[in-house]
Amino acid sequence: MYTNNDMKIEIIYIDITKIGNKADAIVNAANETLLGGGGVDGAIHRAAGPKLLEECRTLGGCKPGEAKATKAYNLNNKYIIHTVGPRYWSDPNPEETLYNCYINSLKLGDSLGLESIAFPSISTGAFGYPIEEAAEVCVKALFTYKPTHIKRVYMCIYPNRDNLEIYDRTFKNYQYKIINK
Ligand code: AR6
Repeated sequence: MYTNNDMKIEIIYIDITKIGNKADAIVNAANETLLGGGGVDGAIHRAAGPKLLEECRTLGGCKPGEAKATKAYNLNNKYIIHTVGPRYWSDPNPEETLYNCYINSLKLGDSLGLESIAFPSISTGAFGYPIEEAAEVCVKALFTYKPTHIKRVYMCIYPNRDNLEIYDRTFKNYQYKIINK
């Protein structure tokens, strides 16, 4: 468990669609169309059901780094926050885009009055972001953010256990550096 301001951050090994109502919102690592895909996006659409796609069709897509919310339908959360990560090899500034994904998702969660939010490891599957670098960007974003309502963040790392260890080590090192600054 890690702490930033009033926000407690937990890194857990879980399929994000299984986290249930302890997360008010789950974040989807989507693409610009917001019309579904593979990986975590596919899993979320399967679990939420076809009404999710219907609502997504009304949103007009989403730019990399931005975030949009929908209802969660068959899932036991209040909302799904869809964000679009950078494609590591073609985004002009993948670090900034990935950072914005985390910050804009948190801002949107706060504006909806949410207390808890669950993230997957954005961009580290189909979009090819190296896991160590992605974990560094993630920890910077989560430790910089000043929440208004959010009290808990879950980083749902799945299905690769090595990735869990990498996130955990990165967060530990970052917190250690802050404390000993
Ligand atoms: N729960 C948590 N994490 C998961 C799950 C799950 N159920 N399934 C996969 N992961 P990816 P991206 C991990 O490819 O790189 C889609 O087609 C996975 O192991 O889902 O942002 C979209 O439509 C990896 O570490 O997202 C886009 O086109 C991480 O989630 C594109 O992929 C992200 O992998 C987005 O690519």
